[in-house]
Amino acid sequence: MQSYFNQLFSLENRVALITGASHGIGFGIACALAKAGATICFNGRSEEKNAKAIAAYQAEGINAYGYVCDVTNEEEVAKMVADIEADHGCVDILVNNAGIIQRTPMLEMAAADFRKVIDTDLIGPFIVSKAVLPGMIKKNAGKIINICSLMSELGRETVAGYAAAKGGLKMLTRNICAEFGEYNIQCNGIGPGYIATSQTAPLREKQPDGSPNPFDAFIRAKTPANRWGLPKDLEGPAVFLASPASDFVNGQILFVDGGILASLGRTPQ
Ligand code: NAP
Ligand code: GCO
Repeated sequence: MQSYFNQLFSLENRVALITGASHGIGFGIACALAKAGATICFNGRSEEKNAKAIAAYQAEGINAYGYVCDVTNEEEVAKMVADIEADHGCVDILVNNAGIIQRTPMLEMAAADFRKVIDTDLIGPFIVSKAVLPGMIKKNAGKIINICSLMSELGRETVAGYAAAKGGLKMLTRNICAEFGEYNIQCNGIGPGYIATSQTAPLREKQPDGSPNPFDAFIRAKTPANRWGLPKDLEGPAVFLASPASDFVNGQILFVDGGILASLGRTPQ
């Protein structure tokens, strides 16, 4: 019986591209896909960062292949995907993970800054998905996983660009499902809750006087699990959505948020 489920969740002989996976959530997801058998390709924005990441992957016993590429640059993306196809074969699994956030009150946010977040968090996944889809269509199989957010569903002050991008990414996920499902391509999203990475470090850092960051207590109260998530909390959901176990799951956003979206939050004591 175990071998049946090993097969169902196996990624053996599959090539995975995880964007922005030199650290953080992308690194955690890439490690999980590797442990399920996938060949791991990732991109970063510099050889130096890629070299550090490759060493970190090796420390996990994983041979990962790094490519220098800015996901907002169509030429760089086309070259990266062509290089991956030449080195390893067509991309079977794409995780659109690369992303930025800018926390600025909307009235103080320049349109150029809003545009930069949309460029990276929404247009980047569009560009990279477009680059890998032809190979998936040819193979009549493929998995695309877009890393969405609670902000695909909720807003909050200072993250207008990010919420707009992640809301759009939810709908891009559904559109790829609708347009390519007939080629046995499944496109789903993962919506992480508040995860302890460098992106959320400013929300957890102690205040100048050494007192806890009020946002830290706010999130713990909003999260039924009463803790911040960790990249490892995303490992199982990512392997599930990348594997044959999810071949009839398409256009869904799987929230991995410790229950935030389901709860009004604990009343203050
Ligand atoms: P992170 O630590 O800031 O990592 C983001 C990664 O994306 C970095 O490797 C970064 O590369 C890369 N990147 C940024 N812009 C890029 C570009 N134009 N081209 C290529 N790579 C680029 O963030 P994280 O917390 O791991 O988040 C990863 C993803 O999860 C993001 O999409 C984020 O929106 C999403 N997410 C995060 C949380 C959370 O609570 N942390 C929750 C929900 C969703 P550099 O190292 O070169 O900057
Ligand atoms: C913020 C956080 C969130 C998380 C995540 C939640 O400033 O509110 O950065 O946006 O990163 O997206 O799912």
